[in-house]
Amino acid sequence: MERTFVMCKPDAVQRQLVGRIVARFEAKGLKIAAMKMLRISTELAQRQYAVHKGKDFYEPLLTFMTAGPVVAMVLEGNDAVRIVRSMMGSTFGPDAAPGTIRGDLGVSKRYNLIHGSDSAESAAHEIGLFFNAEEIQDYELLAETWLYAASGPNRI
Ligand code: 3AN
Repeated sequence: MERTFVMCKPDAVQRQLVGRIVARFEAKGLKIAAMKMLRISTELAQRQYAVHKGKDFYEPLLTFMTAGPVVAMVLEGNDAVRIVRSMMGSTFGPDAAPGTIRGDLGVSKRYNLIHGSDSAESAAHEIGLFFNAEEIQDYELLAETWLYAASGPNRI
């Protein structure tokens, strides 16, 4: 099963959309393996967004991400990285397709509600930035029998 890192950003918390966003992932069939609320330090934001250092939106992005608490989580499922990315929609609300989280819930070109890892490699990196191994739960989801047509490594 693939794991991905997902975060409800400060605007999602302030707009009280966390429950609705998480509910979409649960309804899709992704398993919550870890979840916590935290206030991101500037150092952590710098590490998370190191690839954007030097870009014009880098400083405003750090300010945004540290402006209030966030809800970080690890979601698990076959193809979890790709599924979460497609459910998020394109980077900003005005461009994101209806039916996606950003398309349905946001209008801003800066506040975009959610972060999701863009590859299995960044997922592993970001999960490591935000969670200790003990904070991630390894458990059987009872619904799994009916989420996938086969179990074990052959889930389809
Ligand atoms: P996504 O979140 O869709 O993966 P990335 O990875 O390209 O987007 O960018 C990471 C974050 O940087 C975005 N979530 C967004 O908050 C911010 N960002 C990216 N491009 C811009 C931009 N042109 N102006 C302002 N913020 C941006």
